[in-house]
Amino acid sequence: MQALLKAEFEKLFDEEPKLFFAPGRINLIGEHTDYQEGLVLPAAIPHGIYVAISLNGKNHARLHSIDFQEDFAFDLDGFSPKKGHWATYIMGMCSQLRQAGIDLKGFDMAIGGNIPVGAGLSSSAALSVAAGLAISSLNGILPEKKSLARYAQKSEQLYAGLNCGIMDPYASIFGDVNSALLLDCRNIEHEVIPVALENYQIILVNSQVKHTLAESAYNERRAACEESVEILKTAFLEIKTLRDASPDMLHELESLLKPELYSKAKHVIKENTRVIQAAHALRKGNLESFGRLLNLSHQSLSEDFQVSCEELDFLALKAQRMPFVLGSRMMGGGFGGCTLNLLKSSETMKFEQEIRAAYKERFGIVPEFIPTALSGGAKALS
Ligand code: GAF
Repeated sequence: MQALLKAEFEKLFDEEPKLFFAPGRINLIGEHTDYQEGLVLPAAIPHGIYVAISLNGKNHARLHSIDFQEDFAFDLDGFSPKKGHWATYIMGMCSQLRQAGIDLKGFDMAIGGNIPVGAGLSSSAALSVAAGLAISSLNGILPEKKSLARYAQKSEQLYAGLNCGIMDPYASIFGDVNSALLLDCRNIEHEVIPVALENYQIILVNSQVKHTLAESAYNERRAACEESVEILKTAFLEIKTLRDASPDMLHELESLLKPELYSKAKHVIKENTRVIQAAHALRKGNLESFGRLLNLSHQSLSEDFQVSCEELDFLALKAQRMPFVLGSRMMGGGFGGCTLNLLKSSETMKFEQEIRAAYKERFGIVPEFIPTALSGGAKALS
């Protein structure tokens, strides 16, 4: 990809570019907890977005996407984002960097990636992080890593309309080889948790569906959590987010909360505990116990938080019933994308054959299998 990107850039812009890479992410466990100042356990993956860049001496940005075979240009002093368009993420980062006081110079950029788009692997966070890193280093200023993660989060919220948390860009920036990040989304600090998979492997199964309500439902779930917090606060003054609530507190106020608010708050509160238990299991090398927590997380996301869908439930439950699978769950925002599966490396063929046949028979769709690894974070390549 790097050589192709460089060659394409030189053909288009007749300059030698600098290259940058930012990875996508998986999340081992801790779903829909980040925007309630909770705990998450993500990791960067080898798949990601590559960016080639050079200054152009003008006041505009010229972009080329290899994957979409599309050009896009915008004036640095006046641009209007197009929701859903890939260039929006780059405009968003320019806007955030400017607001942070960085005086941006015009640039040319080519973008390419090897990360499936729309599969819930955070291709958009990877694009924002790669672009942010590239643009700021070209302008001679490297923002602090945490600030870069916040700019990417803000850019996604303001420009793409997803009221997301900080997990995805954070994992893309701080990812560590063979490790997951136990990230506390309250103080934005992480502990590196080494993950020794031994004879096991993580395989993502891409359901190949993305239900259209995904974004609005995500924002609704976040709003539901905020509504619960307002109610909980009336009895427990110390509660600022669901991070501060315990199962007992929630139980005490059950009659004040509509059932749909109660079940969603319950998911978030219990998921935070599962993250702590999962990190503990990984530190001890207890993959069986870690796998059981994955299954519980899926059940809670499906039944209590209600962000799964028929396809994801089918894939997770089918995998969970296989004797060589330690755990399986939907991953990310929900309503499509991938399941994360932890299984015996020696059984991957069998796993793929059985899941492929069953999923095809049930939905008429061929799933994509993505074996993955826990990798390093965003970096300059040249
Ligand atoms: C998406 C969001 F971008 C994250 O911030 C996080 O909330 C996740 O869904 C759910 O855990 O990836």
